[in-house]
Amino acid sequence: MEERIQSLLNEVNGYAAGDKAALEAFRLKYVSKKGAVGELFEELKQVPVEQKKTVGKVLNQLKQTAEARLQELTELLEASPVSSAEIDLSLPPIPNQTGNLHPLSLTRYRIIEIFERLGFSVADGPEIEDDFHNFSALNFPENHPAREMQDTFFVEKKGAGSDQDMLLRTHTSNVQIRMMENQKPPIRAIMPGRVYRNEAISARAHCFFHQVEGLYVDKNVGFADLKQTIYHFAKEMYGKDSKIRFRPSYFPFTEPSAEIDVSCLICKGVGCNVCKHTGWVEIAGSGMVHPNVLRKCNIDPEEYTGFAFGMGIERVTMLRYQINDLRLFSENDVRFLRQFQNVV
Ligand code: 2NL
Repeated sequence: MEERIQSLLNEVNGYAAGDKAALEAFRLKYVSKKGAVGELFEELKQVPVEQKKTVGKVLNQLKQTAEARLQELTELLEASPVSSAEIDLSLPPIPNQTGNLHPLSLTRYRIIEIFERLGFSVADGPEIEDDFHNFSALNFPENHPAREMQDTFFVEKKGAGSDQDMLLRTHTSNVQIRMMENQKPPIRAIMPGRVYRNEAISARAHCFFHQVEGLYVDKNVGFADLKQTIYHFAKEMYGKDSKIRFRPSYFPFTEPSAEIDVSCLICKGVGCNVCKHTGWVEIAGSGMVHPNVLRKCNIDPEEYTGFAFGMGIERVTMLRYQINDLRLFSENDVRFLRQFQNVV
């Protein structure tokens, strides 16, 4: 009997369970009361009294070993990968993570949609530009501070304010200039794109950001056309109840110039941090295209007039989704970006 116990002990220690069925077979044979070990316990009753103690001891050891091995084999099987026979092909798959548009793109598309319905086309142009198309054609005087290295990233500097200096465009107006150079009025287009300024990065400023500029040049275009266009834009973008106001301002490329404010969406005019308790938030700059700008593009200012405007896409997006830090737009933190899934 002791020999049989020993042989069973060897079997138990060497047993490998590749699947659940093998595990169950092990349990039935070595652990269950009706199995081989159980039978030995039955036989123990017939063993002479003087041997019972020693045989009982090894038999108990076998029982404990078998139970411990069952536990061990169960754990091993659970940790091992599921065999193909056990994969349930009828289960629904784990959904793939889908991407989504960047909040700045969502806003850009919305702005484009609004202006396209008014008959504006969408134009694009180079981000690396010469000084003429970025500054000179826009009536910037030669000593204007924007032309300093502290404000503009230069790629190639030939001399003091040379028209051939190469730089990263500081606004998308370069696209308008190129369009006016190449196309006879009527011109009605918006120019969305990335622009660059040599600024320290903070919650409110960045060395690159995005702009949409608009231009409408034709016979008899007046300030009233500008006002009505922006008025329509604000109603579409910020809602029927939004109000706008124009404040006199100055840009070298427009005359007269105006800054455009929209009534604060956050506090509805009561006063909050976003509008700095004024009830108004600045959304764009605008004005009538300066005659000098038209002249530089070979358009006769006696025959044609035009309006232009420019707005920051970041600014519009921050208002739309109540985002308070510019840096979030360029850090590519998926926890931020994923919040715009299913957002339009
Ligand atoms: C702002 C101001 C503005 C323009 C951009 C423009 C372009 C040409 C001629 C005249 Cl080619 N004007 N663009 C006009 C007024 C304001 O932007 O604060 N942008 C964020």
